[in-house]
Amino acid sequence: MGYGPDAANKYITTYFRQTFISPDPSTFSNLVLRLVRDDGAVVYLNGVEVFHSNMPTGAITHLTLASTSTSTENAFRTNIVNATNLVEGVNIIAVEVHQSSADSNDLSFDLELTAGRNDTPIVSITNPVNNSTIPSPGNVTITVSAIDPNGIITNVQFFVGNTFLGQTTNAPFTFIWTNVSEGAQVISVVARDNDGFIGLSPAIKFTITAGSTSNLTLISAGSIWKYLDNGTDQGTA
Ligand SMILES: [Ca+2]
Ligand SMILES: [Ca+2]
Ligand SMILES: [Ca+2]
Repeated sequence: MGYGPDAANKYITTYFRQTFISPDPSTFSNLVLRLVRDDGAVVYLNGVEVFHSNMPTGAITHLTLASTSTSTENAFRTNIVNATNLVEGVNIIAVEVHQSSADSNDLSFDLELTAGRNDTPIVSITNPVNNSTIPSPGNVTITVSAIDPNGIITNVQFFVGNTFLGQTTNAPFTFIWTNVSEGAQVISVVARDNDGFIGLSPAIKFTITAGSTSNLTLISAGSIWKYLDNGTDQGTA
């Protein structure tokens, strides 16, 4: 790599760029950018600055010096980048590497960009709600919210503790658990997508209580009454 005609007054800045293809970034949780730079660098993804490493703040020109000299020339510096900076199809990443002085005797650069994929099902139990109480008889309708960021849910399995209760392949992924015994129960569901990836719901705890908690009518309106109508005093009984 050339530094110009004068070893005592080298070019300060060297520019690198790379095009690459990305699939639909809506399936990505974030991007991890790892950068090797001597001495400083600014990284742009599709024209947006995504990493400012060992460079002064403010406007950067081709004559701007890196903030300090770098002795760890091969160390990777990591930055988390929002995946919304990426587009489906062709992307451009551009890097300007700056020296800390016009007579710096070394330059290093490398870059790795990794997308964190968020493609497993996201699943939760929507009924019963956690820590709820259900009077017996214990017939519990378990309803589920299950979505897949990049595909479809193909199967939802229901568990009490580690015991398999049943499964369904059809939305809205409901399961009716009949004759649930009294006491505390802990349930969870596992959703599987069309790629075979699984998502596990948070566990839900509920309690089946004995008997009914509804009101008990002791005397009904319109009941038949005995009566005494001979004028004697019956006191309070
Ligand atoms: Ca160095
Ligand atoms: Ca250098
Ligand atoms: Ca998926």
